[in-house]
Amino acid sequence: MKNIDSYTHVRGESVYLDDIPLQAGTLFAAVYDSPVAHGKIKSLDTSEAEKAEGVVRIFTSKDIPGENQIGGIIPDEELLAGTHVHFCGMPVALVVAESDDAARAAVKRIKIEIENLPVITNPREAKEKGELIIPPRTFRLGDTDNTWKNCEYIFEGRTETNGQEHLYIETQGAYAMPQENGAIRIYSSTQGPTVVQRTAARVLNMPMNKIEVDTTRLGGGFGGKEDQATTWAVMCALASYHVKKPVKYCLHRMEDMRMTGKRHPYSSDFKIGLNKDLKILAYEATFYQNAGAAADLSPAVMERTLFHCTNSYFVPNVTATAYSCRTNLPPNTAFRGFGGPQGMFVIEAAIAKAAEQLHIPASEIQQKNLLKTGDEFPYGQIAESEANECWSKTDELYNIEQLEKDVADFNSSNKFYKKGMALMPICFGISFTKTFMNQARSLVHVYTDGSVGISTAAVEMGQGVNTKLLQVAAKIFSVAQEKIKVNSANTWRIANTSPTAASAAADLNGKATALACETILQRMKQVAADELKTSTETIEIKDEIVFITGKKTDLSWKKLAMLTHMKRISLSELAHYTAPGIHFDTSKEKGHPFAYHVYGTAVITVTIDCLRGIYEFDSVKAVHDFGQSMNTMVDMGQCEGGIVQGIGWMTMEELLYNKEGKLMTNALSTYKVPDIYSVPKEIIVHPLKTEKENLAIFNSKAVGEPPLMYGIGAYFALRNAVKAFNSSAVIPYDAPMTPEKVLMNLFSQ
Ligand code: MTE
Ligand code: LUZ
Ligand code: MOS
Repeated sequence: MKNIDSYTHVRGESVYLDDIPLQAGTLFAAVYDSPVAHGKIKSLDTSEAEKAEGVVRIFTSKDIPGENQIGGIIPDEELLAGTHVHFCGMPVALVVAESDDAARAAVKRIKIEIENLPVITNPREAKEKGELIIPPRTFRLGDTDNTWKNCEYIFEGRTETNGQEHLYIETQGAYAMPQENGAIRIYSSTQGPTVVQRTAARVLNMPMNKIEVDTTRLGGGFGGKEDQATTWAVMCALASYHVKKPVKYCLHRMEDMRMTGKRHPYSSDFKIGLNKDLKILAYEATFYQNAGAAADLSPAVMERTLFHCTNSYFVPNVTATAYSCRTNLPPNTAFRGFGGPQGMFVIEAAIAKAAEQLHIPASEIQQKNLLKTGDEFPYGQIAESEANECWSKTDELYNIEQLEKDVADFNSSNKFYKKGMALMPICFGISFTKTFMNQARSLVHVYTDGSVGISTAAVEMGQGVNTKLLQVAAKIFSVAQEKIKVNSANTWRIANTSPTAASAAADLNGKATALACETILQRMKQVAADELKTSTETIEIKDEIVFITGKKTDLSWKKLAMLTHMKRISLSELAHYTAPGIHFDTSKEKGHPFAYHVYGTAVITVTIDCLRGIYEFDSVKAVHDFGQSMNTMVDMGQCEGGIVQGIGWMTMEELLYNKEGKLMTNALSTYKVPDIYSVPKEIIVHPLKTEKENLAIFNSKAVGEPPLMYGIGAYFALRNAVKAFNSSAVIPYDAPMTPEKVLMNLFSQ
C-alpha cells in the first residue's frame, strides 16, 4: 500500500502549518534573540521598535502571566530571558506586527546592553567546572577493574562526535487563535501536542483543558520538534492571549538554525580489553555530553547513550559513565537515535583502534563479539538477538570476503583513488526509556455509512505512521482503505499523550487502534449474529461483507454499521494501550526497558580521490530486521532516509561554534548536508526473514531511527580508505570525516 499522503504531496495539496488559511486579523510574530552566549542583561530598549510601522506590541518576560518556564524534564529554561542570557539565540523579546516583514524589521531596531560573562562551549571544560545538568550515571555489568589483568590486548582512546542540524524541510512554526471563554487553539508543527499544551498552560497560568493543540502533519521533525516546537507555539499563544487576535510565527531558516538546539555533540574516552581470541572481555567508556544551556531532553538522551554503549555486542564486563554538561550553546535535543548513535560510535572506534593496532580487519572483532540470544545487556535485559542472523545473511548475500578482496585489488592497482569499506552492525532498543511514556490511546468511530475515523496522538512527519494506522483499521475491519480517514493529532480528542518519538508511534498508537477496532468489531459481529440468527463465532467480515462459516450473506458492512446504531449499540471506542513487561529501576540501573530490539548489519564502501580529498560512497548494502514489515515501501523509505541522514552526520555536516558561542555554520551555504549527488550510488536493504513473535504492531518492527546508525559505518569506511593511501596517518576518532579532514589525513605524517 502506498503512503496515503503521496497523492496530496505530489500535487502540493498537503496542508502544513504555513498552508492553514489565515483568519482575518491575524498578526505575525518574530523573536529578538540574544546576540551573545552568556551575560547579564543591563538594559533592553524596545522603544524604537515599538514605533516601527505595523508593530502592535512587543512582549518580554514581564508579560508572562504564569511561569516563565518551558523546561520539560528540569525547570531550567525560560521562555523569554529575564535577567540573564545563556546562549546565542536565546529568545529575549517577541515582536507582534501586522505583517511578517514588519515584525522582522522591528526586531532589528531592538537594542540590548549585556554585561558579558564567561562562555563555555566545551563539555569537558563544563564538567571540570562542575556545570552538570544532572548527576552522572553509570551502567555496570560484571567487573571491569578485575578483568584488565586477564586481557591480552588493551587499547584506550578518545573520540569526538559533532552535533547535527535537523534540517526538517518545514521550519518550526505555530499559529494560535483565541476561542470563546478565554480558550486558545494552537496549530503547532510539533511532535508532541501534549508538551505544547502543558507548557502553554503553565506559561499562561491556564488549565490544560482550555488549550487545544492541533497538528495535521510536519514537514519533518527528526526529533527537533519533540520538545523544541513548544517555544514558538507558546510564544504565539502568549501574544494571542494578550492581544486577543490570531498570531502566527513561522521561523526563517536562519532563525531556526540559530535559535534551536541540535543533536548533542559528545566527547568520550574508551578503554577496551580483548583476549587472544579477540573476544572483548572488558569495556569502559566515559561520555561527556554537550547539553547546551538548559536540560531540554538531555538527561533522557544521555540515558540512551548508556543503553546503547555496547551496540550489538556482548561484553561481559562493562563500566559506562555519562556526564550531561551544561555549556552556553542552544539546548541540544532529540535527534533520530536520541544519544544511541553517539554511544555506538565510541565502541566502534574502540574496535577500530584494536583492529588497526592488531593489523586485522575490524570485522573480525565485530563478528566474534555479536550478541546472542540469552546474552545480558549492561542494563540487565536479556537479548533476543538477531545480530548473528543479520551478519551471516549479509555475508551470504554480499560476500564480505569478496568485497574485501575487491577493495584490496582496487587499492593495489590504483594510486590516486583508494577504496575503503566497513561493516556496521546495529542494535536499537524500542520503547521510551521512561517506562510511563509507553502508553497511547486511539479513538475509533465507525459512522453509520460504514466509513471509519481514527484519532490518535501519532504525528505524521513523513515517516508514514498515518498509513500504518490506516492499515491497522483496514485489516481488522476488512474494509477498503478509501473508507478510512486518519485525523489530525488533537489534544481535545486524545489527551495526555507521549510525543511521536522513540520510533514507537506506530507500535503504541497502532496497538491502541487495533484494540479499539477489535472492540467495535466484536460488537458489530454480535449484532450480525443476532440479525442472522447464528452465533458470533460463526460470523466473519471480509471485504465489507458478512460471512457465516465461510458463506456470503446479504448483510454488508455498511448495512451492519447502520443496524448496530439502530440497536443503540456504540460504534465508537477509545482504547488504551500500554507496552507490557517493561520496567527499569534507576537506583540499580537494571531492568527490562525495551519492548524489543531492532538489529541489522550494513556493509559500506567508499572511494576517495586522493588528490582532492573528495569521495563517493559506492554502496550501502544492509540486512535489516524488520520483523515482518507491514509496509515495505514505507519501511524501505525509512531505511534509505536514515542511512543518508546518518552518513551526513558522520561525513559532511559540520557544526561550528566559535569561542564566543556563536554558530558560524548558520546557513545552508556553510552547513553542508547530503544532496542527491552525495547519496551512495547503491543502497540495498534486504529484510531479514523471521517468523518470530514480538511486541511490534502486526510484528512489523519499529523502523524510524535504527537505520540512521548504519551511517556510522561510513566514517570507518573513509578511515580505511585514507589508511590505504597513507598507512602512517594517525587519524583521531573525530567525526564528521569531512572532505577537508580526509585531505589533511591523506597527507599527514
Ligand atoms: N522520517 C521522516 N520522513 N521524517 C521525520 O521527521 N523522524 C524520525 C523517524 N523517521 C522522521 C522520520 C524520528 S526521529 C522518529 S523517532 C520516528 O521517525 C518517529 O516516527 P515513528 O515512531 O512513527 O517511527
Ligand atoms: N524520546 C524520549 C525519545 O523522550 N525518550 C526516548 O527514549 C526516546 N528515544 C528515542 C527518541 N526519542
Ligand atoms: Mo525521534 S529522535 O524519537 O523524534
